[in-house]
Amino acid sequence: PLKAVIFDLDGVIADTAVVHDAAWRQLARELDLPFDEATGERMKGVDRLGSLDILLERADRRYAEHERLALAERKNGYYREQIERFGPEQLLPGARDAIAATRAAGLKVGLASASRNAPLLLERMGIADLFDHVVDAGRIARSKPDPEIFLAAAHGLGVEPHECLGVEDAAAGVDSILAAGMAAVAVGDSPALAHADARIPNVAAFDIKHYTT
Ligand code: G16
Ligand code: MG
Repeated sequence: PLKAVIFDLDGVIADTAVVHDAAWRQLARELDLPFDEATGERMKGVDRLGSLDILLERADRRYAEHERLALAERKNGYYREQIERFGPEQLLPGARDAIAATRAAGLKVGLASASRNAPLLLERMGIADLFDHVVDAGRIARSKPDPEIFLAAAHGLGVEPHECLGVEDAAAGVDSILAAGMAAVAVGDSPALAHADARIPNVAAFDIKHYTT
């Protein structure tokens, strides 16, 4: 039986992708590097340094480790400037209700976000208290699509992976859920999400009764 639902943050609960995008675009401009829609799409669910490496693929020189760390930090500064202003109005429609209904159904709720800013975002949006466990992204060694982050969420919730349902908007995230041995609900209409067990257009369409009966 299903015991827990583990949500992704960016693209499922909050529309932070556009904010990440804008921060990376600013850095790209400063470095005189191209940044198109496909670049932003590939960064979804990928951790900060992994995302930077995607940006630097088109650089004509190599960046030393200390330079990469400084660039990632600079991008995070641009990102933080924006999310400091976040409030409940930045929640995607239906996100709070989906999480609350999951709790009301007697299930545990976890968060598996690659973002080190996730705890701050949950606080700002006023939903931190709805989560039984939030994975510390700083302790995750292998980025999605590796199953590590969803397995850590199950462990933190005290449930087995096969008792969990994962909710993701990114292809790398769906891969991570399935590799963890969980059922995957994909959010969005991208063809890259076709391998999920179920698909919904957005989190407002998430109906916990659908998966518990
Ligand atoms: C999110 C975003 C990624 C971002 C990553 C790390 O993942 O989708 O684009 O690079 O977090 O964020 P930060 O730089 O804040 O640590 P998720 O897992 O919530 O979709
Ligand atoms: Mg996401």
